[in-house]
Amino acid sequence: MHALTMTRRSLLALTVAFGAFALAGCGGGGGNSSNASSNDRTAGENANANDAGSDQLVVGFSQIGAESAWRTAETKSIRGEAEERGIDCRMADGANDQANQIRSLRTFISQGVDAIILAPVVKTGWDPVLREIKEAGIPVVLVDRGIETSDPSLYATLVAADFVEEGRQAAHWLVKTTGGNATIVELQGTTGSDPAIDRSRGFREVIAQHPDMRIIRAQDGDFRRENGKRILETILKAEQPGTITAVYAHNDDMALGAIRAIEEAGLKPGVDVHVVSIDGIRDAIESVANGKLGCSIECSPLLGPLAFDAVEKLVKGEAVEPRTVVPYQVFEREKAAAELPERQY
Ligand code: GYE
Repeated sequence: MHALTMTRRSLLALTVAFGAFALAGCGGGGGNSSNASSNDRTAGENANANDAGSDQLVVGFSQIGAESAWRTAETKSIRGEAEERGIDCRMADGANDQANQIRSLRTFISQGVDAIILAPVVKTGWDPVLREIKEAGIPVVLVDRGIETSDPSLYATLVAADFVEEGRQAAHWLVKTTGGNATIVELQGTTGSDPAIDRSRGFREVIAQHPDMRIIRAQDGDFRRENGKRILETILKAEQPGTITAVYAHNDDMALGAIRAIEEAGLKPGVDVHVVSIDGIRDAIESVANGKLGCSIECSPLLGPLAFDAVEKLVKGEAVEPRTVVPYQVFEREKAAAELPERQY
């Protein structure tokens, strides 16, 4: 047992005895903390692996959901890395709902986990539960999305990309490709989420400098492929033919959905309508290589190694950098074709 967490564990043993859990191991198959499933752990069973006196590190991972291929790849990376390091990682799938995530964070507290990895669905509203976690002495590693907080000491570190810069890069590509003249639809990510806010900000900052680049519609597609398709279908029907000349999607999934809608409307993506998005998932790299998606700005979901490096330092009482910015790459056609055989997600 880790010395740092020993006292907390014994204090929490009582709480644990009265709780029931619906958490699946990171190495097991999914699970939603808000509704009971066959993956449930109950207090009497194996709620706290370390109660048996093992030295294994126990980490709670509150994941947002499975809305995109990016997120599925992130889940895989975190599960895989935990397994490799022999860490007992308990994942709770929040089904894209902050209330579910908060519930599972409280469950992690009562289980006396050694650390928590949190991918926060939205930016605000975390302070009360983070205060409870801090009082329990559990370090928090934020992955892939940031939060707004009145007290930055409520989490140890944030491992995520620079979303403002991603948005700027998408805009630069679009300006270059359209010669600074386009009528744009913006497919936004989940309202209130860090990437949706900042990808919009960065994009608009650049677009504002080009008077003939106009965003005429902006809609929340929740980072989902089917929403990208549905929203674009509706907009293409509502607008005069030929009006929409560009689509900026906050992630590849929505862009790929939009491309389906563009093709079904009898238009040519990459010719009639230029599409740019963010993530760099395999399907998108393939689409870029085929000339349909114009460009994808990579945002790596392979965050397992960085997240657990931070976790392992924190449980040893070592200092970590407050912020790690995950680097990006820009994939246009030629580079995408070369990348395809190597693509891991
Ligand atoms: O871009 C999107 C996902 O938080 C950076 O969430 C992540 C974003 C990613 O659903 O595809």
